Amino acid sequence: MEALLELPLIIGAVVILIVLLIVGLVAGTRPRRRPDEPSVDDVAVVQTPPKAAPEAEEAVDVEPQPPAEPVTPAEPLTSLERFRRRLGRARGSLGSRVVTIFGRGVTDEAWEELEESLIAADVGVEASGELVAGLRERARAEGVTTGAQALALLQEVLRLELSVADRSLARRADGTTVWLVTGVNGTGKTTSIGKLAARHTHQGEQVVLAAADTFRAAAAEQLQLWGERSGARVVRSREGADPAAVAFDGYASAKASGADLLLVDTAGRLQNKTQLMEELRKTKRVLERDAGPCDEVLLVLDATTGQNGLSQARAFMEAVDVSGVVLTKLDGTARGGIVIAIQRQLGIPVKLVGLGEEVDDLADFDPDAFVDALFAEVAQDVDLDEDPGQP
Ligand SMILES: Nc1nc2c(ncn2[C@@H]2O[C@H](COP(=O)(O)OP(=O)(O)O)[C@@H](O)[C@H]2O)c(=O)[nH]1
Ligand SMILES: [Mg+2]
Repeated sequence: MEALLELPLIIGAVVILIVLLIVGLVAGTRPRRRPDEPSVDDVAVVQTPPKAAPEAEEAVDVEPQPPAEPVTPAEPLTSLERFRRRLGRARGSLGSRVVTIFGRGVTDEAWEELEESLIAADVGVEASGELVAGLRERARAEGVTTGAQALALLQEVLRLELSVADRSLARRADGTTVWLVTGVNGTGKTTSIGKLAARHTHQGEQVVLAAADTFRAAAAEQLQLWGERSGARVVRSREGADPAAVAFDGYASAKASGADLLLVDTAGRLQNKTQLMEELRKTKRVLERDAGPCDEVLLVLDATTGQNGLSQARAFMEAVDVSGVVLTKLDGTARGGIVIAIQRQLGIPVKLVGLGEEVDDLADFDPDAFVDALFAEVAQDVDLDEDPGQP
C-alpha cells in the first residue's frame, strides 16, 4: 500500500531526471564539437547573409578601435623573414664561431680555425681549404687587420660564391611544363612536390602529379593526400606498376586537360642502386618521348645528411642531368655550409629549400638572406667594429 502511494513521487522524480538528462545532453554535446568541424549552424550562417544582424552588432560595438597597427603582427611573414627564422641550427652558428675566432685578432691560427669551422659547418674539406686560401690572399692584399674586416670579407666572399647561379625554375611558354623530382628515399621528394603543387595551384595554375614511385603503395597514397591538400590532380597506378608508364600517362593526362605543370614523383629506393638509376633513366627517357625534355630535373637532398648528400647527388647526376637541388630540412639540425658545398663541388644551384613539414615551408633559395642568416646573431650580439683602443 505504501509503495503504491509513493508511485507518483517516483514517476515524478524519473520525469524530472529524464528532462534534466535531455537538457544536459543538448548543452553538453554542443561545445564538444571541434572548432574546425563544420556544424549545421555554420552552414546556416554561410547560407543566410542577413545584412541587419552584423550591422546591429557593429552599432553596439562602439569602442574605438585603433585602425591599422594591431593588424600588423597578424600579417604573414615575408618569405625572407620566414627563411631567416626557420633556418634551424644553421642560423647564426657559423657567425658566432667566426666572431670568437677573429676576436683574438687576424692571425695564422685564426685562419686555420676558420677553415676548421667551415669544415664543421659542412662546407667540405676541399672547399673550405680553397675558400680560406682565397680569403687570406685578399685579406693580405686589402690590408685586413681587424676581426670586423675579416668577418665582412668572409660574408662578401660567401655571397659572391652563391650569387652566380641561375635559380629560376624553367617553364614552358606553351603547354605543360614538366619537372621530374628525384632523390634518395626519405629526403623529402613527395613533401616538396606537395608544397610546390600548392604554390602553383594558389597562383591559379592547373597542376598534375604523377605517382611514379610505384615501389611502395604508401608512396602513391601520400602523393594523393598532397594532391587533395593542394588541389592538384594525381595520376597513379597500382603498386609495382612500371614507373615510366605512370610518368608517360601523367604527361598524356596533363596535356589532354591543358594543365600548366606536371610534377613527377619517383622512387628513391629499389633493390639496389644500379636498378634505381636504371629505372630513373628509363622513366625520364619514356616521359620525354612525348613530353620533350624535362624543364627541370630536381634532385632533393636532405641537408641534415651533410657531406653524405654529396655522394648521393653524384650518383643521381650520373644517371640524369640534374638541373637544380631542393635542399630540405634546413629547419632542423643541418649546418648550412652544405649549400656552399653543393654549389661549389657539384656545380648545381640550390633552387629551393625546405624549412619544415607544412605546406608553406618551401622557399626559393635566397643567397643574401642565407648568408645574413648564417651570421644572424653576430650583428646583434657582438660589436666587432668597436675599436679596442677606444674607451
Ligand atoms: N623538418 C622537415 N621535414 C621535412 C622536410 N621535407 C620533408 N620532411 C619530412 O621528411 C620525411 C620524408 O619526406 P618524404 O616527402 O616522404 O620523402 P621522400 O621519400 O623523398 O618522398 C617526412 O616525414 C617529411 O615530413 C623539411 O623541409 N623539413
Ligand atoms: Mg616519396
